[in-house]
Amino acid sequence: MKNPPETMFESAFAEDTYKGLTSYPKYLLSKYIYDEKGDKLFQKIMEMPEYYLTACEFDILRINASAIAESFSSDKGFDLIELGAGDGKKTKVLLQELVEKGFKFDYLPVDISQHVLDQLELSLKEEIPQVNVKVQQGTYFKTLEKLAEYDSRKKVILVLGSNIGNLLHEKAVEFLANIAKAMGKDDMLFMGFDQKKNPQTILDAYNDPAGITEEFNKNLLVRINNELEGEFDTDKFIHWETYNPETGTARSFLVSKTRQTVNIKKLGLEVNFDAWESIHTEISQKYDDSIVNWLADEAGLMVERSFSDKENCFKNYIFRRK
Ligand code: AVJ
Repeated sequence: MKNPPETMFESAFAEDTYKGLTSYPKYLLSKYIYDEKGDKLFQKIMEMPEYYLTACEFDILRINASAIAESFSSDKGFDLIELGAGDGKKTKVLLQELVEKGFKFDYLPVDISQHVLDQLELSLKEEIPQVNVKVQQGTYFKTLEKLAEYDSRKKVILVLGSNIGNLLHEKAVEFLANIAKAMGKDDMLFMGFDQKKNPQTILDAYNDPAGITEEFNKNLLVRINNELEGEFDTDKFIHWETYNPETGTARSFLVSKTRQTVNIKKLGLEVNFDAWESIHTEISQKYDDSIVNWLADEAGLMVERSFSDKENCFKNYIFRRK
């Protein structure tokens, strides 16, 4: 039974949650997984042996650090802008190399979480003090508008971790096109894309036996409980992962084990679930060269070069404006 609140929603989270849980089929947006607990769970995921993405990309950056650093360099120096910087573990490999080569650059990590940025700034001061850091708090989209203002010298935009994989192709093109708009002809985009591979490897990465990914996925329900006075019993849902090798799309669901009604007080909403009804929560798109080339082309970009591991598990592409 729906009971739309008379007042406006108190937040975008409230509004999006209301929309998602009153739609058919039901969905929630994966970006809301990342509160403080969600950030921590994702850190744990990145350390799991099953979550191959982090180790693969780390190796690519480590092995190709010199060539990648060379491709960034410019006579007048450059601004290195990282979207979704996180803990910067992988970026530090590149920063170290750039410092060793004596290149002149500023590092501008962008993240939605100020806490994450403070940590990153502090750890860089200790580990690579030569780096000139200017942190930027904000969402991708807000910061992209500001990006174009950095036009006095070359810009290198960094997006690691296959973060783009959470977007459906249409949204991914929009995201890339927004970056392209902020790029001059000498600017570069360096971006990670997880690759299509053995479907079992992908399923295992998103369905670990220790249940960390399950907890990560269920954090959406916990957050609704905490922030919207929801009454979800997370034990009454299972975490379910699918991978379609034809489209390259991994999808996460929460599936209700029983017929149940869940009250979300702050939304004035009672959500009815049939037994085995699903909530779609996340997509993690997998790519190959032809998909990446197509996305780039649609967005006004072109692939200049790519770096990969032996098994083509993961790839980092350099894009320029067409
Ligand atoms: C942060 C979007 C790259 O989709 O692989 C990890 C998030 N979800 N395990 C991904 C995630 C489940 C991750 N990204």
